[in-house]
Amino acid sequence: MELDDTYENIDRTRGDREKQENVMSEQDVQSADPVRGKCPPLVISILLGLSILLSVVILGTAIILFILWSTQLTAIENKFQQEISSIKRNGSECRHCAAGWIHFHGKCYHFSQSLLNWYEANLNCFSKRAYLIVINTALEQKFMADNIMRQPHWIGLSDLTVEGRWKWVDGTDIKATNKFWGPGEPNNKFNVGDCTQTNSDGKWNDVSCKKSNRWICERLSFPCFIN
Ligand SMILES: [Ca+2]
Ligand SMILES: [Ca+2]
Repeated sequence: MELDDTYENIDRTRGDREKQENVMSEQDVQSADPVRGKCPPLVISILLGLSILLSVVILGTAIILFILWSTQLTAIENKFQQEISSIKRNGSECRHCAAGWIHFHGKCYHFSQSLLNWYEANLNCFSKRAYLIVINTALEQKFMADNIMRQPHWIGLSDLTVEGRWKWVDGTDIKATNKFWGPGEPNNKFNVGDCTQTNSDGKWNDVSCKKSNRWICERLSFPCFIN
């Protein structure tokens, strides 16, 4: 009997210890996980507030980006409409070129009033969606010479990559075009004559690309729209 009582006491003691351990581990879990345990209303309110704030910020950013995008789109559209308007029929006169450009045989030409070096002039024409004039025919040469007011102007011909190998800026084969070099030109004077300007009579002359000159841009003309 005494031995049985002893085993019973041991079992009871073990059972009590296991219950105590289970209670302790439950307490540990609750203290480590505030959400599972008691979550104070203040924390919930802060989390909710932060969520709403974040949503407002994201929505606001999206709205601002949309407004910026539509403003930019409207500006592009307006510019396009202005350009279209400028080439539409104006009374009875059909305008192939924008203001400041002269129409000749399906092309538009802009004769600058200011001065730039050849590189800058080349870029200036690119910015106008054009290129430095490429003289394809004797007619175009005459048109150019008639409009330069006896002032030197840059044209789109250079031998910057290989000395003596002249190239048109639009890739036109130099062998396929007439040449209108002035007397004794090109002479690569002072070993710097890599870019071509016109003389006062329109004949070509190779000079330093760093020289400041007027320039001529050329681009395709627009077809006339029928209203
Ligand atoms: Ca041309
Ligand atoms: Ca020269």
